[in-house]
Amino acid sequence: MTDVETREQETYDFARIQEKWQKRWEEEGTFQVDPSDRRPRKYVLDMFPYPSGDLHMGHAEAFAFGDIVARYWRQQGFNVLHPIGWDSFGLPAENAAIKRGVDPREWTYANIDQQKTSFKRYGASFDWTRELHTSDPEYYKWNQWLFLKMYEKGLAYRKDSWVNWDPVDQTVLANEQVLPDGTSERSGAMVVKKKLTQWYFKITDYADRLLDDLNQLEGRWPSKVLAMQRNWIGRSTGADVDFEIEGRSEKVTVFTTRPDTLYGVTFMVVAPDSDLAAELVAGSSAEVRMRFQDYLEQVQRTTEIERQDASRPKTGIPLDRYAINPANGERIPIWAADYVLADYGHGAVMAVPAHDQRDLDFARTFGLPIRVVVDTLAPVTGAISLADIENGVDETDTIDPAVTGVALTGDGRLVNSGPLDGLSKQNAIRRIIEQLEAAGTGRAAKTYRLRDWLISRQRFWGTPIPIIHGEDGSLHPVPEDQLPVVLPRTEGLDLKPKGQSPLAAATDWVTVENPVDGSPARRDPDTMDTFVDSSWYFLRFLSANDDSQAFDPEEADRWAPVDQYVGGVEHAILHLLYARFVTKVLFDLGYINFTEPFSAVLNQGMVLMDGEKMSKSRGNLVEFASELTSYGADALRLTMAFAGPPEDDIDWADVSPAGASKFLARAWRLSGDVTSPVDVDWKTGDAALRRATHRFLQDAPGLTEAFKFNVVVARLMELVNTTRKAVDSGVGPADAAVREATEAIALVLSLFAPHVAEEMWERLGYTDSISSHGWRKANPKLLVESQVTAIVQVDGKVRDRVDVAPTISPEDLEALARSSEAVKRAIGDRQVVNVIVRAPRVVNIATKG
Ligand code: ANZ
Repeated sequence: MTDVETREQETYDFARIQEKWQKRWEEEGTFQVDPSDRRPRKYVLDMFPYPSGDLHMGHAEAFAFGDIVARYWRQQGFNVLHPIGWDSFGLPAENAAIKRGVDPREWTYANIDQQKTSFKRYGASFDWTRELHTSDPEYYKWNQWLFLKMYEKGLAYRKDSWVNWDPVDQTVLANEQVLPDGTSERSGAMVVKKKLTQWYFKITDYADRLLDDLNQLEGRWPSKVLAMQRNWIGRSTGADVDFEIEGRSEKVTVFTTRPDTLYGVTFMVVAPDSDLAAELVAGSSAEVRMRFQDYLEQVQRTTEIERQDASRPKTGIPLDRYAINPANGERIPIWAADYVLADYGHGAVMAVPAHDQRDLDFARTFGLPIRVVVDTLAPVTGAISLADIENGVDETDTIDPAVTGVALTGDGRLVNSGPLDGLSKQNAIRRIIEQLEAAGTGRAAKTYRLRDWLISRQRFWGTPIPIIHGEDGSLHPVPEDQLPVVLPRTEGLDLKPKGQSPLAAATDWVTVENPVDGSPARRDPDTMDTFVDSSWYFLRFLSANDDSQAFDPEEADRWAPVDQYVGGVEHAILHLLYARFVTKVLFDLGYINFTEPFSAVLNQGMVLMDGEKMSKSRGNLVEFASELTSYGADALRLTMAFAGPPEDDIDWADVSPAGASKFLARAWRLSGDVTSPVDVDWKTGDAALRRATHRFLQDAPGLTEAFKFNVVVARLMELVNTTRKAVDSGVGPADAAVREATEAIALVLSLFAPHVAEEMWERLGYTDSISSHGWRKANPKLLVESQVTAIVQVDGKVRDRVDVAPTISPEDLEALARSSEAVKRAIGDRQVVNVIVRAPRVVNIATKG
């Protein structure tokens, strides 16, 4: 370390500066939104934290980015809302409470306090007056209100069906909470299927809108998130086709994306775990019923993931029942097989083995007929399809799928299909749908991968479902004026998971009067999925202290939708999808006038250590609180911003908060060196430094809006160096350009290191907070390299003027001066005894002789 660096480190006292400004912001309510402020608004929101202990480095990163955006818009003259709250219901609190034998409230609110303290130490620019906790009755009352609104509209309903059951946490899970490997997102346990009556939200009614409206978000949401949402909703278009069943009055409907292949159907397959299979088998022989029962038990031990694995050998059993093909009257056998899923389409398929690989594998396993109905060798386009080529088929091969085992999925002309013969695939699809519709045996249809949202949870720490069950099984909404239904205290309650909600055992709580006739009744003992809480919280921030309504529609009109949402990509599907759904519901109910909650989304990457996820068990955990103590909030935030593009992961082993701190000390010291007054005339400033400053001012807004925070920080570092050089060289600390540069540095730095920026601003002679001070506009005239005129004197007399760049070095200027013909003439044959160069303006040559 050089002497200068030592001195800088000694005097830059980040802890003192941090404390001073945090206190001032709090006292002056600097980030509190003024409702009467008429300036244009911006709503900047970070995904609110779950209070599982103190904040961690991931929070430090995400909230640094959110704060950069909020501070940026504030400095651009917007009235910015940047609130904070806690997503404070949920299982971790409950599990911790069980382990320690305390009320989940204690654990939750102690953690909230701790996180809150850390946020304040981090200098986050929140409007604390709008703080909310979803576990407060003042908040969850409105979850119950929302539930009742949805119930009135038929969007909340109960049904009996196979659900995902987490055997460790002893609760059901939404499809979204089951990981691709079939384990629970929460407990890691292998999820099993259980038949239960549960509450659902009818998100499938909104499938088309949820899909189509994604187009509006193109370019403003990460494309990866858009793709994940599209995929999750998974719309398929095709037709529903009704098949008559021998000996049964009701028809069976199947969904198909390839109605053109109807003449190639050689059997039908139903999902063994569907109601349909049970009904069909009920009409079969005792032997078939027994074999079916065995098969069903085997299937129930199989995960959904395994069932969808195309490479798994096919299993199934014939049901000894027959269906009639509506197109050609053919009689086809019905099988049950687990590759058909009960809850997709109608839980039954028309099998076309020649053109569907799963059906072909099945047909070949069980010796069922295979009939080609699309001649992919008489193609419409004159070539075999790409899919065929990928499957290893070329025109010289035999392409009989019964021989090759490869289904023909490409385009071609229809054959063996009666009136469809000769048509292309697309035309055949159109024609057959027309024919089915005319005959009343089918229709155009769409199917979605998206399932209704299962919201019941058999756990304590959540929002009670505001429904009362009459003794006769009738359902009664809790009257709105009796909301909230408040959770009971936990004394005397056993919270341990046991397959039904612990609330069922809270006798006093659960026993109520039937609101209709006063007869004995029971509260619904289940609580809501906590994703309900977070599906609308961004609206609650707008009226966080209003106990007369969930949110004020006028405030929603003013502030929403959220202009910039910041959070982790782990919420790409669940939370964002549910919030989008609830927003559309509230729109339909007339409470809001927009249909998408988040106009723009930024996903931050993860903070890793040595290439791995940080965790206590790995022993590579970096504690946010201790980093904060060692380096201070400003250095940590700056480190996050400087590490790389915000979407990329940050490896904490590769970054240097100590380096960031050193840089901040250098910047801070500049502000102490400036000696010109606040009202100095910029125009008198050094041209080269001014140009550097204005180039920086020119680029900084665009870079910030494009989230290129790391580039902005790099440019800041450059400008600090340039300014330091100017101060220490001929330009000097009194030059107006030094003040101009230092002010620009402080203003932009306040996005990343707000405390030191405030301190610099004060040292520069200002009394207002830098946080709302506008950035200076770049002056286009100053951006181009200008020329200055240097005068060359010989023995006190001006002999020449030369135009030079303001950045010219003294050596170059002297050489240029000496090469001038006029100067050479003036010197003549005299001897040069002294040359004084003051680049870029003056060269004094003294001679004798
Ligand atoms: C006949 C057919 C012929 C089909 C053909 C495909 C190709 P996507 O695109 O994923 O929506 N199917 C329908 N319901 C099913 C269920 N419950 N479980 C498993 N498979 C099911 O898939 C739609 C296709 O998947 C449907 O079109 C049906 O098979 C099958 F050459 O019908 B197809």
